[in-house]
Amino acid sequence: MSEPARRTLVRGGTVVTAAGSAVADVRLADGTIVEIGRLEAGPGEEVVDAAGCYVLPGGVDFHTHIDAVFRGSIRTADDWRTGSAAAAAGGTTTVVDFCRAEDGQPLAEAIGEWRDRVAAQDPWIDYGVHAILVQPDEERLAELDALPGLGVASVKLYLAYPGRMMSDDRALFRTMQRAAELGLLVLVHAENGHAIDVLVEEALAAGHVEPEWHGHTRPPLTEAEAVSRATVLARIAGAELYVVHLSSLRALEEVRRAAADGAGVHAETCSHYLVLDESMLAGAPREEAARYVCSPPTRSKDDQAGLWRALGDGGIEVLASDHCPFALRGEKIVEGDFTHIMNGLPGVEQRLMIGYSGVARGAYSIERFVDITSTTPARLAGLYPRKGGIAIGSDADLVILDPAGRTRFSAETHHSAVDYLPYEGIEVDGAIRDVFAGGRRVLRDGELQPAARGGRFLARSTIAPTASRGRRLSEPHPPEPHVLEQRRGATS
Ligand code: DUC
Ligand code: ZN
Ligand code: ZN
Repeated sequence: MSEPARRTLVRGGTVVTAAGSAVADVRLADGTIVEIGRLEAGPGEEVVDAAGCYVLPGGVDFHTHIDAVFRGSIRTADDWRTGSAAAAAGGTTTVVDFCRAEDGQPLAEAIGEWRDRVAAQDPWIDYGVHAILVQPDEERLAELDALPGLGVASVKLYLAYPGRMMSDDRALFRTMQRAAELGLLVLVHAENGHAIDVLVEEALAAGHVEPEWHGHTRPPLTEAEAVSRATVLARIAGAELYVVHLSSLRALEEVRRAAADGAGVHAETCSHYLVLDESMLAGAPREEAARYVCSPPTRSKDDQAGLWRALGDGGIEVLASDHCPFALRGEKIVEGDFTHIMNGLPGVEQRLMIGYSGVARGAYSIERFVDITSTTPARLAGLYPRKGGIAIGSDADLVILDPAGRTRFSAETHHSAVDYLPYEGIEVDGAIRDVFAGGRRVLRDGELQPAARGGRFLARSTIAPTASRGRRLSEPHPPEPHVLEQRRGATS
């Protein structure tokens, strides 16, 4: 006998999508959204009162490093148990993380092992994966053919970290050519690794060992140059490019120029660049400054203001976390010169509320907030409309956000395993009250519900190989009819 449908009615909230907002009820059954409108509760149905709250599509974080290894053996602080709990508590119901094959290991095997390892940790939320490529040769590039069939729709290359992660221009360009044929999105960490290495050598030779020199040796032009180069090569190859963790106005100019020229280029910034700036590295004691070391580094207040503006005007399309936490009393490596400090910050739990603070500061509308934190990353991930919207047939991934609440970020209360928080003590308006992931109420009145775990691997769709070049990929969203119908009903 089949089980009775698991049904929940989320009643009376302001349902927000990238296309519009309206007061509506949303019915969830067996993991999907089945009805939107003015709805009556059925017998025995769980009713969740969302009056006075926003009902948002679950957050989609397109850039996390959960349970990841850097520099050969240094593991990030969160495994999938804690990292996905942090995501869920912060309203993110989908993450796209990274898999890197060992040298000589077949890509398909690495992805299989990655999936097994993640599934064994029983994540709270759904997850997909990007494939990291390091200086791929023709043999490795031939393996890309298998990625779409494995549900992997993107590859990432580093233009920084020579000798460790960096790919040269030939490898980058050849990858772009193959990616264009296969419909894979090409992600780049855009910093000029060789120039940075020289600047680092010079700084160390001059005795500059303090953490602030991490920032001084990675000036915005090293980012802008790499962004410019990647956009030009992507245009020649006809590839769709996604610049991860864009941090500076100078690099943003290159994205805007390329987009205006018709390049298929998309830019992401990350929560930390919106809240932290270079002054936190300058002159602070080593243990204090090390908390803020990430690559690219945090920038000036002007850069920060420019990033907020660009999220509003569309110059930047995605807000991700680049969640990459290292324990301050451990893997972050505070001792020695600045080159030893591990690059990366936590943020998967704070990303949504930092993004929401942009609504209050007038940087963008609530719809745009949904767009940059959920809808556009879902589209670029090849997961829309299953993820990233509130429509009949979409996964029942919802966030109930109480605008009258207040959130204080602190390592004492967060769900990540990392032992500090670069946002410690920052307060923002609004609070995430409830989160549904695949219809499971993973957060109830601010409390995680362990019995509701149950994330699944997401097989992602590729970009149509020839038809989707350019910004079309995330341009104006078709209205989501059910919500708009309700809005018409409300005003008539
Ligand atoms: N780049 C990332 O995307 N994450 C962490 C470290 C880095 O350099
Ligand atoms: Zn990076
Ligand atoms: Zn990253």
